[in-house]
Amino acid sequence: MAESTPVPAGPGEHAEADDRLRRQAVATLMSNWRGASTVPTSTLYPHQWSWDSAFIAIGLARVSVRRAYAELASLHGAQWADGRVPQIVFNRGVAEDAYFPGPAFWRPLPADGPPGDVATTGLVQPPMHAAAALAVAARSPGRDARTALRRLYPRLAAYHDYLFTRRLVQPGLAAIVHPWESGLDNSPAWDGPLRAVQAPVGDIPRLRRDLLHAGAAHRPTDQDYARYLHIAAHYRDRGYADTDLTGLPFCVVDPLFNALLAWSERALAELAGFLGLPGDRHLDRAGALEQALHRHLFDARLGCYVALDARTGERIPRRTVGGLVPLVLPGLPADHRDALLATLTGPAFGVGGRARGVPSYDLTAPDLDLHRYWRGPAWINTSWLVWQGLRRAGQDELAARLARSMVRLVSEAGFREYFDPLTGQGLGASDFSWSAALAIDVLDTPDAWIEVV
Ligand code: 9WN
Repeated sequence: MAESTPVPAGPGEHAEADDRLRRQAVATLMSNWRGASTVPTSTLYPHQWSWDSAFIAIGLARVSVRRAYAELASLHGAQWADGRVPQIVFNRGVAEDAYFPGPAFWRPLPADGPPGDVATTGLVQPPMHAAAALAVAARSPGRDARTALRRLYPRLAAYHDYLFTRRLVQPGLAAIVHPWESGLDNSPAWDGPLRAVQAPVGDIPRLRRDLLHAGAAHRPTDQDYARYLHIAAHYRDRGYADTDLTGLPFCVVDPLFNALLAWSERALAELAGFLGLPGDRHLDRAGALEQALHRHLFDARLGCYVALDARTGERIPRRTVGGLVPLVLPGLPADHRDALLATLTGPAFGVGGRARGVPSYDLTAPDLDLHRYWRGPAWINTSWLVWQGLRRAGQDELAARLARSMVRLVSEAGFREYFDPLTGQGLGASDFSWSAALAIDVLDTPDAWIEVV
């Protein structure tokens, strides 16, 4: 392991500071609560976001199980008739231009869209929700949990059915049709596919709202935004139809998205068991997806999983944090697991060494940008996923170091949206919900702080 590894404390050593941090995290979540769900942060993102709600529910479950279920239930209340769980559920009490692109941009929504007059986007985000529901269920055995899960389970399963039927492309993996669907929106992995998209910048600088709340050097460029808008408008104008996916301007197969789909599909099997329902079809689907993931997305030369441009069939040879997330899966081939661990602890990600949290992009890449959104900074949600993966892989010592490094990030810089992975400087929005929620989850995990000698 490389230089300057902070040694994690045992549970007692930082008890007082951890306690204070936990209280601040709970206060952040409570102030971002909007009655039935939580905003990622009140300034930059004043609506409900899909995978944010999943991470938020995991933290809320440590504070109020009832709220954790409410968070997931309100999101699924906006589920489309075709099964998709929308990327954003717009709060009707918030002005149209508070976030760009707002509700009007996404209309008309199709007949098999959201219920009634619920306003949403037509995109999705990584399917983290069943894994989150299982984590919530683990905190709440008993009759109330069964009642909440009996309502939630069919909705969780319907989202997966949508992905497995409408979004499956060759070679048997789920595709995303917009960088926003990846959750790692501005990842350098999307630069190649995006270069093929012709979109004039036009009015974009005037329409953008994100730069009112975050520095331009930390956010995507106007050119990126123009492409995001073009791809979204194209999908909207075909009524959000999922026919001929590879004919869309953007269509990629992402390792994080597929790993979370398989992980969540396994969670569905457990939830089904909890409800006394058969879970075999979930296990079968997860198994087949994992086979395809291991076979088609693992890149032995780069030592991690990579994305695939479904339009060209070419792999995208970039090391991103998303390519490490398959560590969460059981039954990872031993050589893949070993390669992921070597990549994670080596110069590209520096975990256990010089990095704080897990960088979102290869620290050795020439186009690394330590401050720009998903092009280098460490995020708490993806660091948390890798932490889960390390625990799954039996790497308790490394997991403990990562846990302590995540806690250090938020205790020194606050619950920021992302962080410089070398200095720990806080970046993007403040009072960010999933940074608070997942800090609570790490702090409350009893065996997260094993002694390290
Ligand atoms: C677009 C809310 C979301 C996260 C994404 C993150 C960012 C939105 C944006 O914020 O994306 O969805 O406007 O930049 O990339 O992962 O869910 O926190």
